Amino acid sequence: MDIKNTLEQKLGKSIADSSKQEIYVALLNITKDMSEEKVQEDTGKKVYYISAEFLIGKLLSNNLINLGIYADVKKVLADNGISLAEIEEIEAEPSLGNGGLGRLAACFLDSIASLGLNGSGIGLNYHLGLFKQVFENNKQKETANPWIEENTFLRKTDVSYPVKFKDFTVQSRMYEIDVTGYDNRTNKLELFDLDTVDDSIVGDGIDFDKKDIAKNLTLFLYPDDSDDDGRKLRIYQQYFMVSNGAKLIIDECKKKGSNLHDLYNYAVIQINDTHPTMVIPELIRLLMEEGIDIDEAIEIVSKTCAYTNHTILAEALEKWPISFLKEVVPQLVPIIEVLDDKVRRRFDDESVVIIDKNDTVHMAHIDIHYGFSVNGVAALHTEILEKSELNNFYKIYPEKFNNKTNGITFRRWLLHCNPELTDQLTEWIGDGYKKDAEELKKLEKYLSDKDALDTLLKIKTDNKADFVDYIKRTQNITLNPNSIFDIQVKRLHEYKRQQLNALFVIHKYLEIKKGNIPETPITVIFGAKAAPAYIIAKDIIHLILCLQEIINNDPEVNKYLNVVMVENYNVTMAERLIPACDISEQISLASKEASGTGNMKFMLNGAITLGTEDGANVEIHQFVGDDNIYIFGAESDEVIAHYANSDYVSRDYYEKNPALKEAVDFITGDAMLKIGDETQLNRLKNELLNKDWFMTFLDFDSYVETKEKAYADFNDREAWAKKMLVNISQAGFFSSDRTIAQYNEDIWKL
Ligand code: 26Q
Repeated sequence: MDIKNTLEQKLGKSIADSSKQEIYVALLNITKDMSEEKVQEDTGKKVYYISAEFLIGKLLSNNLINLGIYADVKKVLADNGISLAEIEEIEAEPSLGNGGLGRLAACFLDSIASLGLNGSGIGLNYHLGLFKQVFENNKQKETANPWIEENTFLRKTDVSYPVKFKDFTVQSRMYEIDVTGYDNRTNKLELFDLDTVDDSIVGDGIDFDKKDIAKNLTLFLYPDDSDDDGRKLRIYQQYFMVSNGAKLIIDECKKKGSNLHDLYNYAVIQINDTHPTMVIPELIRLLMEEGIDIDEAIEIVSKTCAYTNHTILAEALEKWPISFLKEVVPQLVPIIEVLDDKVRRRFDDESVVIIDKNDTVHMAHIDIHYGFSVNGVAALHTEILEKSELNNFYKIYPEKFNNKTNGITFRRWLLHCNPELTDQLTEWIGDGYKKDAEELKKLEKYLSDKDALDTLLKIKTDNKADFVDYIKRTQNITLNPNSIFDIQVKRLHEYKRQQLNALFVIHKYLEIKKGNIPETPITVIFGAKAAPAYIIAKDIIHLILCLQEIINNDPEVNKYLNVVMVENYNVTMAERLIPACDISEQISLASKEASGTGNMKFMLNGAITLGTEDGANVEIHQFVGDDNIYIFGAESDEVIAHYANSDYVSRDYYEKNPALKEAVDFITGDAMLKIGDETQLNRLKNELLNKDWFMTFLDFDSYVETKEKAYADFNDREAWAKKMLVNISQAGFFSSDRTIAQYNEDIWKL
């Protein structure tokens, strides 16, 4: 294909005479045309990945890569003095997810298509997605983040269904986005919406009138918070999503010849956490409308649905008062009652019921009883589900439980975000690894090759320089490219323990003040959004931003230590940061992080993990070995025992550990109070001293010691480069192509 010709034909003029905006639109339309050609007929069994979140990120470059024209487009533009990176910046990032769960769904869609499997994503078309974060007075402020523009990858379809709520009915509209695989078929992401939604009801910030569902249903994605306000709106959203999804599935299966009694031969529904759980009673209801009796309908649906659990945090497991469901979707209530009744007849165990004695509906319990598969997202996570969190269910249904360790798409998280490394890897081992990630193991033969190790270091240096330019240009932040880039980017949550990293920063600052100068300067980088109603999370952001101000302005220290919290951390920012990282912070309290996927992205790009034995870190550790990862802290058994015995007292650690005490006291010391918010800082300190539910203090000493070891090791550049190469060479297992192949082999059987 002659790219120049195609592009100029679309433009209707020469590239030289076109604006960047025009080029962007033309490229968008070219990829749309090419993707469309790769749509295949819907035959046989199909997987429906239903999820409240699809954190897809920008699509243009991803599509150019998967369509195999990225290099040509880049060259043609370069010939005209235009960088593709500038064109990429024109695209708005769809922010249709909170974090890990949503990004996983996006990686999975890429892999499903890239493996040539028939599958669709089903979700919601949030007009404003997740809020945009801005910093004011060292605090997070939320603002609206419109992403739907005149020229977008979103295509309006004529698919539309009536969706009935208690007091009114709405008429849906399906939009779709092409998901074109790497050198493979095009699948679809189907996003449901309402024509009546009115973006203009959102005022300053992100507040809006919660009452008028027809106007607000798909305005925003709900942040994972403990905010009661708007919980009902979330039920409206969830039912709207699953009712549309169920109707689409039934229509498509009928078209393929299903008589609905055999639905499970035509469709398998993967339920992404409990957010889409109502698809189970809704499908049962719809099958009954088609004349199937309830017992058979339940059987059919149970053979069609599979559930993935993404969390063991009790507070994140969705439970709805039955009164809410009665107010929003009364048609599901009698069905849920039957589902509960069947459970109660079979099992004399209150812990596995669907509607508990407080009239609360446990969504996960519906999935486990009425789905055929239950999977965790990393080996340790699945083990904890089986042995403790869901043990009562595991005893009933051991055959349903299975592990599917998460993965990431290497197209976005290597080929796209790190072209220099990609080209070098290809030079070393050929490009077979792009389709078979296990081939990265071939890199092992370069482990003793000094030139190769130097090259790897140079690529990292170049990526750091690129990031330094980017962050200067976009956020006016100045970084030292010769410092160690120590990075923690992920949602803000106490269990992820950004506060532990912040305490280290304080400790290091005080050490430097005492004259203990680090051999190599250090830049600690954070990126994180906090749910708007999550008070302590916002206090932690405030702490970090105040530290940034104090440390970066202290002439005694800022040559050796800098702290930066990037604003509005999102997929695009991740694509910039990850290739530039030296040390990847994965420091959750052991047993709390189900898997993590950022850990995999950093590893693949040659960062060394500093982490606890949690989630997929455990598997990363096994792959790279003790010498190529920095593991610290209590292990999950110890942590679980502390919870069981209620014997963790954070204040004891504070009293006995002068370095820790000094760091904690700094939070409310003079320097901080001079610039910070006293209420917030006091609240945070008190939380740590009196509660510290996620045991920050427990791991402080071992964190400091291990991190210092990593910083020291960094100075032996060749040894460090070797660790980098081991990490890259062992990353193959963490390709989402492997994960999806396993889902298909064990669960979907397409
Ligand atoms: C629940 C109720 C009401 C409103 C919001 C929510 C809600 C929203 C989002 C609850 C949870 C989430 C997101 C969870 C999530 O991202 N989990 C992450 O999933 C990743 C993919 O499996 C894992 O790698 C992470 O370890 C896990 O934290």
